[in-house]
Amino acid sequence: MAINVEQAVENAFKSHKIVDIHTHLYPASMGPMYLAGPDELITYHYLKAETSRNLPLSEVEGFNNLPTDQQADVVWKMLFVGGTSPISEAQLGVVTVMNALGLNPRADDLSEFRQLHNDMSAEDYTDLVFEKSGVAKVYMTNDPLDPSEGPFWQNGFDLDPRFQCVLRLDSALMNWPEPVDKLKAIGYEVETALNETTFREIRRYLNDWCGKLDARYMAISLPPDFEYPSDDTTSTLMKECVYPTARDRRIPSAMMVGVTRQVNPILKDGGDSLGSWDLRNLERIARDWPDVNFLMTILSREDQHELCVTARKFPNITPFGCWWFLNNPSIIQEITSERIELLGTSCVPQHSDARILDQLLYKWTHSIRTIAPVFVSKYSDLQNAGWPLTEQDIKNDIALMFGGGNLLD
Ligand code: RAT
Ligand code: ZN
Repeated sequence: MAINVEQAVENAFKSHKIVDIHTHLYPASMGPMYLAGPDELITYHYLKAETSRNLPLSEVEGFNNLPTDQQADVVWKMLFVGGTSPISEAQLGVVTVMNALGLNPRADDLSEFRQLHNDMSAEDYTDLVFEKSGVAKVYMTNDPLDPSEGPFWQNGFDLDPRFQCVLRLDSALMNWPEPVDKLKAIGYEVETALNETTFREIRRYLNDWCGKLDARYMAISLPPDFEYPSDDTTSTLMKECVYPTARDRRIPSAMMVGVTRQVNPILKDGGDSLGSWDLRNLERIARDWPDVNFLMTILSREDQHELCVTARKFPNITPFGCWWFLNNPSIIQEITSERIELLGTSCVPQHSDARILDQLLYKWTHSIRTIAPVFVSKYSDLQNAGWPLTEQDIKNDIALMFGGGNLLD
């Protein structure tokens, strides 16, 4: 008997708790790394960039230098009270969050939201957000070389098991030899030259820290001109250190490619942009390293179809998420469709990239609102083609794809 596909997809999403494989979230026990509540939410760099579009250029720097709560007041007035309707994805996100928390999104100021947040402990707020967003686990972005984060790992702290670790490599590998002093300061005898000693010490760093963090995978963000093979320092370090470590430890190497950092530095975190990547580099990487699983997310919309085709050729490539500027409904719909059509269930359709805990309340609602109809269409096609589809089939697929896929968890 034919099942009601729409209902079955809805039920599958409702009953499954999400594993969010790329965020910038940290538990309350990591002190200043933990970001939550209205002031952080409203000063998310996407919203600050949108605010800056409405400010005279001469005022942007002053705005960025204000204390966070005053910045939040400026953003709130500019994007939610005084202007046109808040219909950008980042603005809509705030409306969804406030609605989920039972707040009035047309309030003149943030006082009601601040009150609600201040009245709760960080632990209770975390429980509330995880519960309401249907998220079971989040993967962090961990950098032992970060001056705020490093001391937590050096000194030890209680880690909420809902937060899992990912070793982020940017600050250890990019712009070599800039990282040399930081690596030396925590005991790795790297040299400025990219020689055998340096490679050995970086491999030791990767191994030690993957072990200490029990890292789910290693991740790096790369520019559109990243080439492999190449004499470029980052490419050399990936080849000599990261890929062999991923192979030996049997954890994925995640590459997030296509970011051009700081095209407009005055916007700070909001000043990064993107460019298209030549996927022939990925073909060469996947062919040279058949025993390494590559978790791939690429920033340019232009590259998405090619990524799917490349993943068809190399089973050690798993596309994941609709990253950053792609995390918008029109693009999520397109990317998810082409991934399912070309790769079936062998992808991880989405991650949140949440930086502020509260964002879990909208990023997943919005993504699922877009992704569910894509699944409904595919499962309807399957059923109409004569496949005796069951609700359990759909539940199993969604649990796999939104539980980290085959490679994780
Ligand atoms: O999406 C973002 O918030 C970006 O600023 C970056 O954090 C990006 O996701 C990254 O991981 O580099
Ligand atoms: Zn990110």
